[in-house]
Amino acid sequence: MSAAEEYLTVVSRGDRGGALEVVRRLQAEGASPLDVMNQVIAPAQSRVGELWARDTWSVAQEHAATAVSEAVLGLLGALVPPPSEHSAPVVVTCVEQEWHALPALLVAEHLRTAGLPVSYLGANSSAEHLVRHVHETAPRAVLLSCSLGASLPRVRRQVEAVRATGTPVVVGGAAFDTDGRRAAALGADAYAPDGAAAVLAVRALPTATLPMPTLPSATAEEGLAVQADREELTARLRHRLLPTEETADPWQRVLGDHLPHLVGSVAGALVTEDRTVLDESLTWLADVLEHRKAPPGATERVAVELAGVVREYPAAARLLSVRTAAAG
Ligand code: B12
Repeated sequence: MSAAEEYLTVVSRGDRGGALEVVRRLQAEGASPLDVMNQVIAPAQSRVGELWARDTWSVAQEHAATAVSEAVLGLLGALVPPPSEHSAPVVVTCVEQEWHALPALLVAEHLRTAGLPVSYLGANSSAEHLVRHVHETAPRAVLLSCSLGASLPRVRRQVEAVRATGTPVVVGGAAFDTDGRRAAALGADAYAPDGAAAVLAVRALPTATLPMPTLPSATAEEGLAVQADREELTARLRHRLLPTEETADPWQRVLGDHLPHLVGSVAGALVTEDRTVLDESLTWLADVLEHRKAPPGATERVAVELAGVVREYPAAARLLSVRTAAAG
């Protein structure tokens, strides 16, 4: 069994001691903290997602595994010597309402290992608090992590707020495409696909940036309107698709949890003018529902009802009509 597989086995039990034992053994064999992060922790986390999606792991196992990995990362981070560069700090945080803190923590540890001073703020930083922190600490750059396609409209707002202070913004995370098109559409100064690239991106940044131009199109503006109406649209979608909580099947409960994300993905697709944001969300949903014994065609029905719910938003309706036409 490889070290990565062994690590996955122990974290599936939430076994922090076992995880540390695997890590210590690797270090004794010469692995650096970065090797452990890149070759064991990051791949294990990606696997955790697949195992949950396939209904092989429970939500509790997923949470326990992530909690252990966060603890291990904290311990590895404590081994990194203090920053060698005496420059302004780099702020690393997740965009508002993003709870995927582990990817941001990995990036923060990469920057620290490269000798950069880091101010790590964790999950769910509101635009208001982030801007206050920027005024208080005058950072060299703000690095925003975003894992959810549904969070992309909030990235736009936060990039705008931070750039208005003159501070450059780098973005990254699973919500972005690796060509950086979504990042550019949202006004980021740079995009990086991983921690090593983030170090290079920060070093290449200008010392100051300009405020953002206005939104590029009516489609992107509509994305912010859909985002603003998300709760209402989600409630309507829920009403069309799901029975009351007491009578719901397991697949319907999972679908119910996912509805806000689905509506948010429409907003994310519009604000980046990239329809694949929504396609990715629906593809993942189809996989999740299939592994929970949903009836055939369940995801197509979701797309049809979603189209009905957003029909008053012209660009969103076009987005869904392409999708439902392709399905039917
Ligand atoms: C663990 C996990 C969770 C945990 C997070 C706990 C935590 N403390 O982090 C919990 C249970 C909270 C969670 C909840 C949800 N999750 Co989740 N989650 C994951 C999972 C399995 C792992 C994330 C992770 O750690 N990845 C490992 C890291 C190493 O990879 P990474 O994220 O790509 O990060 C690397 C790079 O992208 C880059 N990077 C990351 N951030 C940044 C930032 C900067 C500035 C830079 C330069 C680079 C950079 O560097 C990292 C290291 O190389 C992923 C699946 C996956 N395979 O990643 C889903 C995933 C991110 N989740 C997903 C979803 C949909 C959800 C929920 C909406 C589920 C639901 N229906 O309730 C909620 C939303 C919660 C919220 N509002 O945030 C989707 C997102 C799809 C999308 N693009 O929209 C994913 C991708 C699963 C999927 N569909 O396959 N989740």
